[in-house]
Amino acid sequence: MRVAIALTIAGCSDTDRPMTTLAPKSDLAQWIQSLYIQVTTWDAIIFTIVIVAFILAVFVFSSRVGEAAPASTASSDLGLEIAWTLGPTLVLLMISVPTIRTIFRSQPAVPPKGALEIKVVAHQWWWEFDYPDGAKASNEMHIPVNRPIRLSLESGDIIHSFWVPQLGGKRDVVPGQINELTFVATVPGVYPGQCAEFCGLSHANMRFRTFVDSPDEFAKWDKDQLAGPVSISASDSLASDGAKVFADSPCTTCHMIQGVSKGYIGPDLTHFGARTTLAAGVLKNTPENVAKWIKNPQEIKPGANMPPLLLPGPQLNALVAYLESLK
Ligand code: HEC
Ligand SMILES: [Cu+2]
Repeated sequence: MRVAIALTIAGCSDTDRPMTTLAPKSDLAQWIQSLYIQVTTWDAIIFTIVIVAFILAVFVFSSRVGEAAPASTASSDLGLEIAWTLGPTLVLLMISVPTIRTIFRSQPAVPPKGALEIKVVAHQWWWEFDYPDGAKASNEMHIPVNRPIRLSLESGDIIHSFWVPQLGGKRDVVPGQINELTFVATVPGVYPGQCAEFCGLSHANMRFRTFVDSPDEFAKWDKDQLAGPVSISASDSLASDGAKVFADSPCTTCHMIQGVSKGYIGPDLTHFGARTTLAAGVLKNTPENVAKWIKNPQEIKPGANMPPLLLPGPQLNALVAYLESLK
C-alpha cells in the first residue's frame, strides 16, 4: 500500500509542476508528506472495510422477498458496541496525534540552534525579506541549504498567507501578530511561492521565489546585498543619465536605493538588477519588461500600488538602464 502511494506521488515530477506539494525539499515538507501517506493509508483501510461490509450486507446478509426479516442483534451485542466505538477513536487518534505534532514542530517556541531568522513582511502585493544583518530582499528570498530557517511573518496591511509548496505548508500572515515558520531546506534549487489567502485585486500576482543556496553562494549573496549598489562605470553614460532621472523623479518617495533615496512604500531597489523577476514574480526582469512596468504598472498587475509614470522615451530608456545596473 505504502509503496503504491509513494510510487504514485513520485510520478508527479516537480520540474514541470513547480507548485506541487508532493515533492518535499525540506524537513517540514517531508513531515507533511509522511502525514499524507499515513492518513491516506488509514483512509484506504477504512474504505475497504466499509465497502466489504456494504457488499456483504447487500448480497449475503439481506433477506429475500418473502423471507422473514433477520433478527436484530444491535442492542444486545456489547462486544460490537465497544468495537465500533473504540475503532474510530483509535483511527482519529492515529491521525490527530502526528498532525498536531507536526504543527508544533513547524513553530517551536525556541528557534533551533544556529537558525537564520528572517523577518517576512507581506504587502499588497509583494513580499519583503529582512535579514538579521541588515540585508534586504524583495520577492526573492535567499536561504542557505541545511541550516534551520526561522521566519517571522508580519503583515504590512491585511491578511496574506506565506506558501512555498515544496518547502512546507501554508502559514497565514495576520496584521498585528507575528506568526512563525521553522524549517530546514535540504535540496538546493529555486522554489516558487504564492500568497495563499485572498488579499484583493492582485492576490494571484503576489508570487515570490525562494533560492536555496549552498552556504558559499548564500554568503556571497548576503555580502552583495549588504554592500551599496555597484557603482556605475563612467563609460555607461545611459545608466548615469538614468541615475539623474531617478533622483529627480517621484520614484524616490516610494523606493529605497541605498545612498540615493529612502522611500519605503515599494520594494527596495538597491540591488534590483540582481533579481531575476519583477513585480512579485509576475514578469522576468528584462529591460523591456521594466520599461513596460514603469509606463503602466496597473496594466501588468491590476491594482498595483505604483502610479504610472509618463516619461519621454529617452529618459525612460536611461532610467531602465540605471535600474538594471543596480546589481
Ligand atoms: C506611490 C509609490 C510608488 C512610486 C511613486 C513608484 N513606485 Fe515603484 N513600486 C511601488 C510599489 C508598491 C511596488 C510593488 C508593486 C507590486 O509588485 O505589487 C513597486 C514596484 C516597482 C518595481 C518592481 C520591483 C520588484 O522588485 O519587483 C520597480 C522596478 C519600480 N517599482 C520602479 C519604480 C520607478 C522607476 C519609479 C519612478 C518612475 C517608481 N517605481 C515609482 C510603489 C511606487
Ligand atoms: Cu493574497
